[in-house]
Amino acid sequence: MPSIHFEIKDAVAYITLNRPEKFNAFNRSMALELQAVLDECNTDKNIRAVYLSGNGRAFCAGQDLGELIGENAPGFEQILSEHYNPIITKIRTINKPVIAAVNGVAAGAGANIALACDIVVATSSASFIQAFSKIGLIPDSGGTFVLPRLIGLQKATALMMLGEKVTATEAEKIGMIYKVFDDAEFEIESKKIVCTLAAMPTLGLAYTKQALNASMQNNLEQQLQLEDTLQYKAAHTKDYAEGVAAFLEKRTANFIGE
Ligand code: T3D
Repeated sequence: MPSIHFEIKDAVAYITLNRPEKFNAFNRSMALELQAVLDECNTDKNIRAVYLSGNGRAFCAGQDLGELIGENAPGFEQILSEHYNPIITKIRTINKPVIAAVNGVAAGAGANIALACDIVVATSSASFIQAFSKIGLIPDSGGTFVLPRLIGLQKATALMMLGEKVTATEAEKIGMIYKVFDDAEFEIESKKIVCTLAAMPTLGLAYTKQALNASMQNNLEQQLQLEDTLQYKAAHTKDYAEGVAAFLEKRTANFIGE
């Protein structure tokens, strides 16, 4: 059974982490398969938005701790440089919106992979745990970069040091995630968001992501310059022409992602 399930439907790529008996914890094979499908999402023009979720009760429990013992265990250096670091870089640089649909617990690298996505939604029974401190590790997978920027240094430090579980409701309240939906509504509502994104001006969204990524390091002057450059590009897309025409003609726009 592949440890990643991948399906393209109506311009959306659905990626499902598929090791439910291990709470979708990452072994090497799953990490490499995820990277391969993320690459496909980036290059396939038929894909206009990405939906990342987990099979079963969990979203992802991070590194498969069972894989770390034994003769052929991958080393720490290999795990970060060949597994998690490329995954985070691919999610952040993929030229389409990536939604994390957190269907259950997200722990360790699983939590930080979710938080690296462009929009994070969660089912009401889901939770987030920076589990690293409990086994003597430091938070990785971009967590120390992203989490303080989402919720502030103080809360991020406490959650990362204490390794406390944060419910989906609390995560929404403190700005860690975009929205929480009741369990019964979660699948429909989260898929509505990704389908909406897939029908929007894809290049405009890609430039938006590029600008937001750069805002993490740029000063105001640099950011204004970048907005200028990217707005120029957006204004030369077919979707911009369609968006303006549709507005003036009082009709629904038909964006094609070009
Ligand atoms: O070199 C490096 O390692 C660097 C890279 C680090 C990246 C990381 O992600 S480090 C952090 C690794 N993850 C964890 O420490 C989380 C460990 N898991 C948990 O704390 C808990 O399982 C959860 C909070 C995620 C869920 O708790 P609960 O009570 O709902 O479920 P459970 O009973 O603990 O787990 C359910 C099953 O999933 C269970 O299997 P079993 O007993 O039914 O056969 C459990 O062993 C398995 N499972 C959960 N997490 C992992 C796992 N199996 C392997 N690895 C896991 N991480």
